[in-house]
Amino acid sequence: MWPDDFAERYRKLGHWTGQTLFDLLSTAAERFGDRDAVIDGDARVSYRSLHERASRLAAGLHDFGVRRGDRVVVQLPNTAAYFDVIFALFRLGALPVFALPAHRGAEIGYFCSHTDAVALITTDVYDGFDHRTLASVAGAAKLIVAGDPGSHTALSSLYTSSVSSLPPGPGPSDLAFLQLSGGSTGLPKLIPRTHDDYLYSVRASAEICELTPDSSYLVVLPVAHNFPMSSPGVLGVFHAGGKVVLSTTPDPARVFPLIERERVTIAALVPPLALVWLDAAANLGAGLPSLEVLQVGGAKLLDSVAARVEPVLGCKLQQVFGMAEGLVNYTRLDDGDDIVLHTQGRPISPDDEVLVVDDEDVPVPDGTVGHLLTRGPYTIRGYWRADEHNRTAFTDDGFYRTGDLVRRLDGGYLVVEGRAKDQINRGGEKIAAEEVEDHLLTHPAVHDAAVVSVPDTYLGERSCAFVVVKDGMTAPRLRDIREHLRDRGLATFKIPDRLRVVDGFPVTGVGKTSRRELRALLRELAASKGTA
Ligand code: OOB
Repeated sequence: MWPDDFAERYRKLGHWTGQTLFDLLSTAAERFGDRDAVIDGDARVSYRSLHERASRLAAGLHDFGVRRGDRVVVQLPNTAAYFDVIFALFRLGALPVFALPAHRGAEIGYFCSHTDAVALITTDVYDGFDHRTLASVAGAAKLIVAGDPGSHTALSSLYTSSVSSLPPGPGPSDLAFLQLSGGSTGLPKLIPRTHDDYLYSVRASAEICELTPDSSYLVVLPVAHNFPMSSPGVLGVFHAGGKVVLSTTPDPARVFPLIERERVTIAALVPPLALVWLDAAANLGAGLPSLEVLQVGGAKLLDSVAARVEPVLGCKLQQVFGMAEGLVNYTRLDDGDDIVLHTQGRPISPDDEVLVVDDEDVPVPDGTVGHLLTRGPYTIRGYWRADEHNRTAFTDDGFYRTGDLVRRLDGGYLVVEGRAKDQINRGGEKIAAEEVEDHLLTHPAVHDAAVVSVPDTYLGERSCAFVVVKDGMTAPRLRDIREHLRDRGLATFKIPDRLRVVDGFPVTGVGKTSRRELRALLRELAASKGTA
């Protein structure tokens, strides 16, 4: 975690206030009592009720055996139960490990074993997948199911009638949860965030985004992702006393009427969804009158798309460039078009330290593209239980190497120009090349594999697997590869969109597979064929 002198400074500056995430809910319940906190379909949950439900569930989870410091993998869709669960765990000081609904056996099994999780809290069936089947990969973690539990424990059975048995909660500098990193190497890294550090980013974000008790915030992205969780996200809304409106689909046909019904004022999207909404609204010939701010982040927004937001939807655009490791940048609501349409914003905090450096870690002048390094009051100093990886992912003086290539402009605004990390950003969903390659290598016909991004007009990027086939084996088809990876329990978004069989890979000066050259090869092929 942070060295003592930094921690002391962040406290002195008033960034770390000594509260926990459960305190955020307790305070909100006191201040906003009967006001709506969460809207899930026809169900409306008040602040008071959310506080009471979370407390009763905390007591029940404690009776079930969940203790302070324990890890609990949480995989829930955008439903009200999610909030009962996370606040119950925050109350106990047990750490949620935030999985996405799209994760399958490979990821969930790894999260459970890597964190020695005591429980996996998931749903029954969602998006055609029976999550109860994940019991087979959960190891020692006991399955708790929201919905029909089958042979497992029903989440609904764990709400006690009294909360008198609750032990003392965690301290503000304790870990609050483990968030997932987009990653670039083998297995997903876990990001340890403390109550103090996360709450600072939440409060500051709520202020930057000008949230008030009248804010109505729509969640269509997976609620456990850092963007809808805290930028300013659901937690920012709870801090401000507004209401969170949940949707399990981003489809305009379902969401536009919900926006109207709940007078949604702010929503967060990834660029491909922004495009879908813009086209739908343009077709309808109507904007979204209640919507004041559309936040777009998670992947680079094209200038041409950015320019359509205000004319078509009739609301302000806010670009958000953040990372679960910490640093979040926003364009401000009073910034001019030059900034809002062409930059990815500036950091939350005056105490976010940002360096833009060349390959030798030497700072480059403003306006020049370089690697973004950062350190600050809500940026982690290391991944969870990953000492070796941390030696290269952070500088000796604690700066996180984001892997992003940026240009810094006057006023500290950043423009994202590319990426140096081996990651594919598939419409905001991050794919670590090496993780998929490791799975590809288990295919009987695959001798070697490399996964790279291909430009895509809708998603920004898709993934392409290059494989070298073993001597004497028949080259697999894309369909075989996809089936193989699905059978291994890999989340669908990580399964390659394209396949190219090659004789060998270009290598870098040090003899590593050059993904850069493979990407260039794809561009050449696309240029010669008019398609990628
Ligand atoms: C958000 O968090 P993660 O952890 O899923 O991904 C972080 C990475 C960044 O390092 C960058 O490569 C990319 O996603 N990214 C963007 C971007 N926002 C994120 N690239 C270009 N333009 C943007 N606006 O994605 C995240 C976390 C909090 C708030 C918003 C996004």
